[in-house]
Amino acid sequence: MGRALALSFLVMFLASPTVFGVDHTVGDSAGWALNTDYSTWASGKTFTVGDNLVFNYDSSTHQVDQVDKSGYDGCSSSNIIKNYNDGNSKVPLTKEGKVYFICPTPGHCSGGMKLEINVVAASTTPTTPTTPSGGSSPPTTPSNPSPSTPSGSGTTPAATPPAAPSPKTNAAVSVSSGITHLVGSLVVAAIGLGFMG
Ligand SMILES: [Cu+2]
Repeated sequence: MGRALALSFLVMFLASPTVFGVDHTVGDSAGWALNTDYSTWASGKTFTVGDNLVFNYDSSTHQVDQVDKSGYDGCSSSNIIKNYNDGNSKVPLTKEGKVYFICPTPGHCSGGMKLEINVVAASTTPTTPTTPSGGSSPPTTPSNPSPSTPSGSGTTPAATPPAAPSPKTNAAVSVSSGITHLVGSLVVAAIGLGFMG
């Protein structure tokens, strides 16, 4: 189950090169409203598969109907593809080709609230600033014998030397790490204990 989910996610990831698409706010600051020329707004912009259109509008006045070309030309929602009416609608551009939107409020489409865009396939143009890791880096560091015990802790070094076979090397490490005089004394005492035992 989890394996299949991961595999499907991987397929989705590979199938859509532009994972992080661009959000195009329709009409920019004017939003989705009357008195805005959306053909002018769309001209010069590149809409790529994976991008989103963001419609900002007063939902009590306007809505967004995605329609076909005939609906766009005739300002008709009779062949509506999808309706958006929440006032802040993000429309993902999932495939190449023309996409058409109109406002279904009477008079608004004919008054200019209609948008036609052409969506192009995601090209080889790099849009992501960071390249993912190639996975060729060394995964593990070899020969790391003691991952759990930090070497320079210096909290209670006197607890371990009685059982350790060679207290001299332990003391050398502790002194070189710059521990305090008190702890150093404890280590010296531990060395003595080690010699006595
Ligand atoms: Cu409208």
